[in-house]
Amino acid sequence: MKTQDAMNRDWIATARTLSQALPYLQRYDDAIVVIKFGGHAMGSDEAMESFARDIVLLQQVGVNPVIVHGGGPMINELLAKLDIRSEFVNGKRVTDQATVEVVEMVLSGRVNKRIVQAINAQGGKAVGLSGKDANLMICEQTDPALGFVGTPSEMNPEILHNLFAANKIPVIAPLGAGRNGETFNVNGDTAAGAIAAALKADRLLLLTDVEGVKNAEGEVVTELSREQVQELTAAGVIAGGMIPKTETCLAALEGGVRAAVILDGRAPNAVLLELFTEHGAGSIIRE
Ligand code: X2W
Repeated sequence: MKTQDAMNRDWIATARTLSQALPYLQRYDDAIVVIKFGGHAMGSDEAMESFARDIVLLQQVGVNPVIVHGGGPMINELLAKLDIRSEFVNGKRVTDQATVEVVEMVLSGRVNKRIVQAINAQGGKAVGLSGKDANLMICEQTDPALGFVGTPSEMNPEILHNLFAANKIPVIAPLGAGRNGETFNVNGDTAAGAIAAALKADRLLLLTDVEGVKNAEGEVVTELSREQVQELTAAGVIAGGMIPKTETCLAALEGGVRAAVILDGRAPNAVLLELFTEHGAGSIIRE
């Protein structure tokens, strides 16, 4: 049982936390924050609910959040049920015609609507779309050997500004339109980076299932410059699945994003911790 004193201490700490958030709330007023929500970070219904709540809070305090989601594990599940074999080359799914149809069905259908619904259940107004809508993300084929995998080549972000003006939260599936009517499957991180650059976003947050970028000692590095990322990569410390993420962050900086953060989406309130506290979360990369 809690004593009156302990209870008071809890509430005083809550009020202090809110008060300390003021400079961060002011800094992010009207900021554009692009958040990549990876399939591995989605996990349980509780994780989805907590993510959605953080996003609605962001919007409530004046941020313009944009969600770009993945869904790799959910695509794998349906491909397996349909007996369609699938393989990855350098982190990208080799995507033939049958596969791209499943990818679109899963990402634009099930995953996109689940996120939209979770945000709306918390009192937000989310609008689901893919890179095809309003020609948001026009793609070229990445490499003939990968089939229908696309690289964003022309971005038309006006639709997102329209949604901000109408107080709606865009939730974007990483599919792009080709110039000849093709549907392209785009890696979720790549899509988030391209959208963040097109919007000249204040922050790109890549929510994943690792704590951040680690140094040679295995400790999470909380702040990195472009040069430090390049050094750690050359030394083989940044390796495997982390490479496409840091590359996405560097490309986003190049494209005019102010800073990019790689953080653990499974940690409770990761987005709020990163944006509204001195502590931050994960690894922030800036010039
Ligand atoms: C990804 C798109 C989904 C994605 C795929 O087919 O799995 C390519 O590989 P996560 O959950 O963020 O990994 N596209 C080209 O990126 O999902």
